[in-house]
Amino acid sequence: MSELTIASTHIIERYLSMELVRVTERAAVSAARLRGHGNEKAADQAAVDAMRRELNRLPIDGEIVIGEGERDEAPMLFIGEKVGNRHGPKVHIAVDPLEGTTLCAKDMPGAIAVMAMAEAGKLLYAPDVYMDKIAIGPGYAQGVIDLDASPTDNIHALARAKGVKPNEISALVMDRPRHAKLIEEIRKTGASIRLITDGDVAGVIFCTEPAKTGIDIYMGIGGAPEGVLAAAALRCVGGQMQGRLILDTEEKRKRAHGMGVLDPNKKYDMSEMASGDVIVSATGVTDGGMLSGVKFGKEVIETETIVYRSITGTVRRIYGEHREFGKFKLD
Ligand code: VTB
Repeated sequence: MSELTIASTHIIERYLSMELVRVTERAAVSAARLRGHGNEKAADQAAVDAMRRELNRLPIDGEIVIGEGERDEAPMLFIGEKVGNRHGPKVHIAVDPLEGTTLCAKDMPGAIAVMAMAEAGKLLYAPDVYMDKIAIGPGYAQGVIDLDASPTDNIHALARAKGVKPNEISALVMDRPRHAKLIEEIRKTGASIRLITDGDVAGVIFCTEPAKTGIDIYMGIGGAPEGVLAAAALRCVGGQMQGRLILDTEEKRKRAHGMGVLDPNKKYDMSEMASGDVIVSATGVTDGGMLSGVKFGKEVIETETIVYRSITGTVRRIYGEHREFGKFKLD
């Protein structure tokens, strides 16, 4: 790639940050119209429809690499689907139009609409399997934590690095039976645990602002696609994250192999899950620790979005006020 191409790519991507904000805003508003209605599928579909419509308006030659599933099981935003008007940079896209469908259906905290866009080939093609993950925020020496170290060692090392006692460290773990041993071991160190029912993309991102969220470290097993989205966001602010796909059946190993995963036991570092230029945007659907949810007013619909850009490390929080003027309607 020539210098000129690199420079012009960056200019295009810079303004694409704002375009991504529009995409997640619209997905969040559509999902929020079905917030608290007890219908996960309908809310998810609304977010998918809105996100797809907005993505197809963008001046990009885009391909979904992490989406709602494979073509047969996902009618829209499936892996391999082309999006955008094709007149723009070749980009790869990871989407979770409604991360935390249950949270949205029950109007519980933490549902978001989230997506990442990267140069083609820079996002890990993660199959829809589980991933064992560990993450901390920025400001620590490289290698403080390690997925292969024991939870006890990780908590102690992090406490030392932060200059606090282990019982002053807070971990975030998904509340699942599979984490019984992990939870027991973390508690033995004296550290506290915040258990979440869903939404571990936001869970990992919480580590980037411990002073605000109270969370120092994410540990445990969640979805692999969510892992890649979280890694993309974390890369922009310089935290640390490692993940390993859980490929515990022949069928999963084959599927992963077909997507380019040659070593089923590979421990991925954050930058192997998302490298190069990455932009990540997330808009709150329900109120949460990271973002406020969509608010419907008489004339204005309010949204809150956070958008990250890896090349500059910029993080912007954008409060949107959306009005319906003339023919312009927010569906
Ligand atoms: C998580 C979480 C999602 O799935 O990755 C999780 O971020 C993992 O799967 O919001 P299990 O629910 O099977 O534990 C969600 O909870 C739902 O997609």
